[in-house]
Amino acid sequence: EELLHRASAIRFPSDFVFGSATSAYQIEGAATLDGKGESIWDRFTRRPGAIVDGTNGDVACDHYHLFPRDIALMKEMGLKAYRFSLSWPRLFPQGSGRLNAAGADFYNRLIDALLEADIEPFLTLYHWDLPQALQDRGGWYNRDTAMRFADYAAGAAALFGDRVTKWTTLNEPWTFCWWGHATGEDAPGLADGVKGGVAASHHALLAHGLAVPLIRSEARNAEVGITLDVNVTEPATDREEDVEAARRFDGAQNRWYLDALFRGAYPEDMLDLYGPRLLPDIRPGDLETIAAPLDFLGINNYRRSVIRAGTELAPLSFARVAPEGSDYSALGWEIWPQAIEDILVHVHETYRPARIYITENGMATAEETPDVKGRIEDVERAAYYVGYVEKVASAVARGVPVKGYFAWTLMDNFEWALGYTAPFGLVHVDFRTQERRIKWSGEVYGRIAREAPGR
Ligand code: PNW
Repeated sequence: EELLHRASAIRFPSDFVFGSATSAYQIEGAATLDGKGESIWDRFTRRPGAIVDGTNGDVACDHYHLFPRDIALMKEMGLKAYRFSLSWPRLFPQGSGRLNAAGADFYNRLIDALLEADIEPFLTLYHWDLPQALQDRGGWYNRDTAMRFADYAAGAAALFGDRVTKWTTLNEPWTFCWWGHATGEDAPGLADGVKGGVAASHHALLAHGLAVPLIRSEARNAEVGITLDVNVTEPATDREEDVEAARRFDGAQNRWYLDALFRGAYPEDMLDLYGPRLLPDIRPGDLETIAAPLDFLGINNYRRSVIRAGTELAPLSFARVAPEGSDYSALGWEIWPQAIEDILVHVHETYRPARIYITENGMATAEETPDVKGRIEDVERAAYYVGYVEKVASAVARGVPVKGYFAWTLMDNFEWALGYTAPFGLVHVDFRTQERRIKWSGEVYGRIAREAPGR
C-alpha cells in the first residue's frame, strides 16, 4: 500500500522517541476505589447534559487494573515512550495533606512495569482532574490552589523522581482554563467568560512556576516542561477586522502562555484589551516565578485556527472558520498537516525553547466496530499520522529541536464532554468486554516508531 511506503520512507535522528499519550481520568477508571478522592470530572460528569452520551470515567478503560495488558500493547507496537498523567486526588484525596498510599502504590507498579518493558515514562502532573476539595475552595480562581499544586508536585517528585526523569507540570492550560471557566464546556463547568479564563490561567501558570524548582530539587536528573496546545492562527481574510480578531485569538490562546513562560511578561496588547475590569490579581514577582527556565516545551497540535471577527467571548470577539476544500475529522477539526510544521518553526524561531516534544497529535473518527475479520481498517487515521509525522520530520530537517512525538492516544477512551462518542485510539477498546485490538493505524504507526529513527 502507498501509505506503508510513505511510512517506511520517514526518517528521524536515532535518538528521536515515538510514544503514545493518555491521561488519568480518560483511561484509569477505579474512580472511587482504594481511597481515591473525588475530582472535578467525577463531579462534572454527574451534571445532567454535561456529557453528550451521559457517560463518565468511573470505569473507562479500567487501566487501573489492566495496565500490564496496555503496556504489552505499547511493546507490540514498538513504542519507546509513554506519556500519562497522575490523578492528583488518587494521590492526595483532599488536594494536599495526607498521601493515599494505595495511589502511590498504583503509580509505582505502573512506572516499574514501563521501565521493565523498556518504555520511558513521561509523567504529567495535571491533566484536568483537580481534587474537588480544592474546587470547593474556589479551584483555579483561588491563588492558594497554586501553592497546593506546588506541594503536590514536590510530593510526586519525591515519590517517583528516583525513576522518572521527564516531568510535565500542566497539560493545556488554555483548554482547561477557558473551556472550564469561560465557556463551561469542561469541568468545573463555569461560564464566566474572559474574566474566568484569564483568572484561572494566571493561577495555573503560577502553579506551574512554583512547581518547577521543587520538581528539580526532589527528583533526580529531572527534565521539566509544560504542555501547551498552540495553533497557528490565520485570519480568514485580509480585512482589517479579521486580522485583528486573529491577533486577539492568537494572543489569548498562544502568546498569553508562551510570552509569560519564555519572556516573563504577558503580551501588552492583551493586557490592554482585557483591562483592569477583566484582569486577575497579578502580583509583583509572579511573572518571574512563571518564567522559570524549562528543559522542554510540549506542544499538542491537532489543527490550525482560521479566525474572523465574530461574537465569541467578547472582547476576544472572534469566530472560527472552516476553510472550504479541506478534509475534516469526525469532530469537524480541519486536517492540515502543514500546521504542525508551521507551529514548530514559529515557536522555535520566536521563543527558542531548549527542546520540543509533540506531546499530542491525533484524529477522532466516528465510533468504530471490527469488520468480519475482526479488524479495524481506520485508513483515515493511519493517513493522518503519516501526513503529520512527515511534517514533523520536515521541521526537524529545518533545525527545530524536536526530540519526540506522542500519538493521541494509545487506546479509545473517555473523550471529556464527548463521552465515548469520539474514539482517538491506536487501539480499539470494546467497552462492554474491555477487549483491546490494535487498529490498522496502530500497525502503521508502529512501523514508523520502529523504523523511522536512525536510518
Ligand atoms: C486535548 N482543539 O485537548 C487533550 O489534552 C486530551 O485530553 C484530549 O482527549 C485530546 O486533546 C483530544 O480532544 C484538546 O480544540 C481540546 O483543537 C481541544 C482542542 C485540542 C486539544
